[in-house]
Amino acid sequence: MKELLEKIRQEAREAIERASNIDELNAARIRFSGKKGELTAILKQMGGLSAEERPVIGQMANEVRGNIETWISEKENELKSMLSEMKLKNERIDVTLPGKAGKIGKKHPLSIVLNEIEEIFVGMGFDVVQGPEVEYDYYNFEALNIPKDHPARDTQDTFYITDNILLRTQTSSVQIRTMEHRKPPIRVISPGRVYRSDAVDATHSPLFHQIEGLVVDKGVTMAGLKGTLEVFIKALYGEDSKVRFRPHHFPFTEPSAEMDVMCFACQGKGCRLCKGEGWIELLGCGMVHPKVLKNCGIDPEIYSGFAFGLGLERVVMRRFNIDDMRLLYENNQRFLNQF
Ligand code: 2NL
Repeated sequence: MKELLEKIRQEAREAIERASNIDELNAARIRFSGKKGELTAILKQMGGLSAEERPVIGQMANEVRGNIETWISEKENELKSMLSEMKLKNERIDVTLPGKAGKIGKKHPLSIVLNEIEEIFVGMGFDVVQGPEVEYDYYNFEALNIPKDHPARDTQDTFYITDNILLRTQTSSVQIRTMEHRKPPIRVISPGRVYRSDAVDATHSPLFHQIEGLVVDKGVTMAGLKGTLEVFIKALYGEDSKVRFRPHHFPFTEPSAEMDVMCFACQGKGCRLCKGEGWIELLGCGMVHPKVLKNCGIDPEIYSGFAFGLGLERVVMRRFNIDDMRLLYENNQRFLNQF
């Protein structure tokens, strides 16, 4: 049996030495010192030994097991350090490789144009003001000289939340709030989301964006309104652009007007873009109605004001040649990446 143990020791040593990876080492462990291994098989035969032989063989068997375990753990350490060295070699970073640029977001077309418009008005001394989208009927209609039975309410199909709370249909509500808590001179623009109960199609959406402007001071006139809007349009569309004013009617301004810009595609000759008109309607405006000033605690005998309002989507769609408004809200990546 001594020879047998010696043979196992020799074979185990060689097998462990030969092992070139963890799997081979584990196979050797199982073969020699596992529960069903060769060493265990020998120990099971010890019952047949004499009383003198048994302790000698037992001691030797323990020695052999100890040897095998030591070699295995030595080899294991060796293999592990080899593995981690290989890993380090293979995973070394090549700092000379070109970098990969991370994907970054872009400004939405609505934001591009809104930022431009804001900058133009801030450059003329206007503040940008904001207010609630969920609004009282009073700020959206009543204060603007649109009483409960006024036909203007029908033309702006309104989302009502309660009898006197609604989703604002225009950002004039913000201007009313501004006049309530600021003293003239007031020069503000109020961009923001507005809501109207419209069916969705290529040119309508129940949520869209409006920019309104308001100036209140002593001696504010229609000439000031025209001059301000002309400066705005030339900054937005270029020095060569031309505008014209047509009489109109709004309950909150008197007199009221609509402003057109000369079609930039055909220089006023008439084309597909302007539908043969030569001019494109851009905004509504007028002198703030004395009743509206009075509603906000501003004396119309001392002060006067002008106001205007325009839809952001239409400006953006013309600028970027977008023919369907829905594209502006769907956040399709292939659409947005074009800007
Ligand atoms: C449009 C164009 C407009 C105003 C908005 C306004 C605001 C106050 C007082 C008077 Cl606080 N007016 N805003 C004026 C004219 C036109 O928007 O087409 N609206 C229906």
